[in-house]
Amino acid sequence: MVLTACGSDSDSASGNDDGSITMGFAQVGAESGWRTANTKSVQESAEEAGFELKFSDAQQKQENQIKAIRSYIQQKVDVIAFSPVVETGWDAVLQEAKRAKIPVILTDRAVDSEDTSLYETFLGSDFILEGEKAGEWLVENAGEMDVDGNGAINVVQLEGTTGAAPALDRAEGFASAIEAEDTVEVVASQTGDFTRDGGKKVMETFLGSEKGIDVVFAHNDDMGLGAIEAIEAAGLEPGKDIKIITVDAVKDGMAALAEGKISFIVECNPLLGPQLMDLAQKVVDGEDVPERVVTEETTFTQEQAAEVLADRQY
Ligand code: GYE
Repeated sequence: MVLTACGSDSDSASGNDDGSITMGFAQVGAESGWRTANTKSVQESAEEAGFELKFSDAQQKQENQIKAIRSYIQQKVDVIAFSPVVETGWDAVLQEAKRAKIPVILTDRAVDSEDTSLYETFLGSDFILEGEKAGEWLVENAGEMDVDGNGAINVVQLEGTTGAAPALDRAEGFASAIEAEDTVEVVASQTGDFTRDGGKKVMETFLGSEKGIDVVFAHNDDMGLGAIEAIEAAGLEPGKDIKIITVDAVKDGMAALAEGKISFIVECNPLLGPQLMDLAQKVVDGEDVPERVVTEETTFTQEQAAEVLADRQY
């Protein structure tokens, strides 16, 4: 088999001596159950594909991710994949990769660069659709979600990391789905940085500052689980006194859903490893890849969570 990187670029990296591919992967961090499952998927799939994986954890800091990408460029890896912590500020480092003729694959999160030639493809979920699914379910179940029965559904939103694609897009999708529904209103919205602790702290603040909260919309399970702790500490019952809707469907979230503490979860699939290795192989071989690869996802009610919980892998 002959490996050629980006078609005819003879001076670009094209695999190790043994023909295997070296991938540099700049991960966001280890902020959530989703991220842990995603990291495991990437590491296991790289091994299965016979890739050499250079992996870094940026601890949710863009500067660390940029440093990692620069070091991958210096090491002349065959392909760089990364999950950009925020959408903005990537053009310079992506141009450096392009100049070094190292292809880049966006995994999980998008960048807002206008020059789409800076990356080969973007593999990940449709976060706007996820927000819409959450909002649509809320509207369809408005009767049950109006816990104080006063005809007004007050929603507090726990946002993901400020400036991150999933935080921006889930908020946008949710807002558009509830827009036409006069009874549903987001009364407060703040970032909990996609962490359990962040969700708990913001929820404590909301419980002190907001009256008549009916629903929490958390941009991920971990923040929803943090909110459960805050709600219980305030002597209230999550799932009864305050309803919770989240995104991800990791095992801990699904357990809370089956238990009745969460009311609805929109799935976001973290198992991107196999598709990523596939795309990387094609890109390094100079084959065409679609510019966008969207992962397929579903949603879970409490009953559905109870059915699948035992088999949930992550
Ligand atoms: O929903 C959240 C994680 O980017 C889709 O990041 C990912 C999000 C996921 O921290 O739990």
